[in-house]
Amino acid sequence: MSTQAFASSKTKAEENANARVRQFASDVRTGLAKPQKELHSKYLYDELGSSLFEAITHLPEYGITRADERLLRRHADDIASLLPSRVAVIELGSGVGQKTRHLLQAIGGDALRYYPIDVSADALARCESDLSEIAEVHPLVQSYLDGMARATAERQAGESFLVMFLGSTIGNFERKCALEFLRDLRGSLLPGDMLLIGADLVKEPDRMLVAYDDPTGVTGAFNLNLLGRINRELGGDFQLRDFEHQARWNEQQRRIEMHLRSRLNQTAFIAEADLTVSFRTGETIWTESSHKFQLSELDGMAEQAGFSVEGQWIDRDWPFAENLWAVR
Ligand code: AVJ
Repeated sequence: MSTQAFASSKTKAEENANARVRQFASDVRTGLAKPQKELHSKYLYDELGSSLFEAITHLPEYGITRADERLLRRHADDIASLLPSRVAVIELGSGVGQKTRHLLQAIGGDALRYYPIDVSADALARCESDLSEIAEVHPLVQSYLDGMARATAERQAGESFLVMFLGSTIGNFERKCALEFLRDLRGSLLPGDMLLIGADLVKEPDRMLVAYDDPTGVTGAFNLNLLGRINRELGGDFQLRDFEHQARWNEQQRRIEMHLRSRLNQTAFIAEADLTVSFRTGETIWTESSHKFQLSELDGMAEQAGFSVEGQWIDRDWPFAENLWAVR
């Protein structure tokens, strides 16, 4: 490669990084200008945020990840038997890909291609080293839909895709947006392709609340890190100790909401967003929603997004549903 080509490709990467910072700054400006201040939950996942989420999955109070993994372990052969004979696997938000191991093993074959998509390069590096004995791992550090486009471009003749969307990440979308997202996903697939999607079910409010407000404080750290990230990446001066983590059960919307509550009247400045923002005591920034599902609504979602239901497995200890849908 010539020096010039190298120089220009480096500039490209820098441009991309700049564009991401500008997008983040603009989203922060918009979100903090709303009457109910809000920040998009995707920004919780920088490298530190992804590590803190990984720690959350080990908390005794947070049953989602273990329920998901139990279902995939117990029913791996059953699920694999319902898949097309020639299949490549794509996973949206794989993290380290630990839950996926069982199913990849059950699918088997000698050249099984696995495309984990995640925003965390560290998580994907671990994913690749952990799973490379079971599958040919092609990590994609990208957004879900960009990653989907990259992976599906490599479809081979006569091959189908299994897309995995585990852990109830679908619950982060407002219900209307979830449906739109599933339709977009459907649009990037072909008949015969399948979707394995995990959904956390409505359960007793106390059980849901403590899962998002653990006494160890890990979820609080995960939430507060969003302000830390704004300080680091956008030159903010948030005093993290002057905010506290809060989890709420919104009964009407059937979702857990995470907020950051201001402990006092205060002002923060965010240099890259050229923004000064004031908080009253008790005022909150809404940082995440985790919608919880009723069994009856899941099949309707499949139907409305253009899928047919091929299988469903439910965990008894932590009500959670694994759903296998096929593209119609
Ligand atoms: C990874 C989006 C499924 O909503 O339960 C965990 C993220 N937030 N604790 C969830 C999360 C607070 C998690 N998802």
